[in-house]
Amino acid sequence: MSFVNKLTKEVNCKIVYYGPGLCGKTANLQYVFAKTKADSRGKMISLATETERTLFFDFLPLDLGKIGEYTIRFHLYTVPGQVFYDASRKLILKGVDGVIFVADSQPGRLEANIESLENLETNLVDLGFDLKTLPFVMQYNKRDMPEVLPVEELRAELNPRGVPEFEASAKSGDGVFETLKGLAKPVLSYLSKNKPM
Ligand SMILES: Nc1nc2c(ncn2[C@@H]2O[C@H](COP(=O)(O)OP(=O)(O)OP(=O)(O)O)[C@@H](O)[C@H]2O)c(=O)[nH]1
Ligand SMILES: [Mg+2]
Repeated sequence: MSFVNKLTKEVNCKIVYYGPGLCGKTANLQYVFAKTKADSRGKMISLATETERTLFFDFLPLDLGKIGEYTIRFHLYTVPGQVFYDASRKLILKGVDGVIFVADSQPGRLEANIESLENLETNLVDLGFDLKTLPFVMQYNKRDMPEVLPVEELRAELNPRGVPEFEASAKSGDGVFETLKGLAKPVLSYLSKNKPM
């Protein structure tokens, strides 16, 4: 994606929330949507098939920076997390400019997190991307749950490279904008390096 609209002086960029089933991807998106002024956001769109839903919306954040005279319009997408929706996940990753991996902090979901992260890497490689060069941040979600793994353990399992990481409780909104801003930074520098206008 990341197409440039010379008329509105906007760069469009596609952010995908990835992660296992029920980790809180949709909750992240809903929180951002709810907290964004109606006049700077588009419609929340739900692409529904019989069995699954993809949610997305775009918005123009006022405080996430510019590339020259251009502002960035973010298009946020969630993928369906359950294992068998792989074809949809791959489709949604096409043209991605940045990925937020939402990990579920509960001990019983560690395997699912690892599997989903491997699935992300595989799908990106198939599409010609490399997770090591793509803007990418990690969110440890559901920190409010009674039983969660220590962040050190999650880091060791899911983030050995040490990409920017954020704790969150997407249901109440804690950490949601911090995560998104954490991704906006590398996205901005990636776009200004790779997409000269
Ligand atoms: N306690 C708590 N619950 C959360 C949090 N984030 C999400 N949930 C709940 O977890 C459930 C699943 O959240 P979703 O946002 O629908 O998960 P998802 O990742 O979109 O799931 P799929 O679309 O199936 O892949 C919902 O009941 C949410 O309210 C959180 O940080 N804390
Ligand atoms: Mg969802």
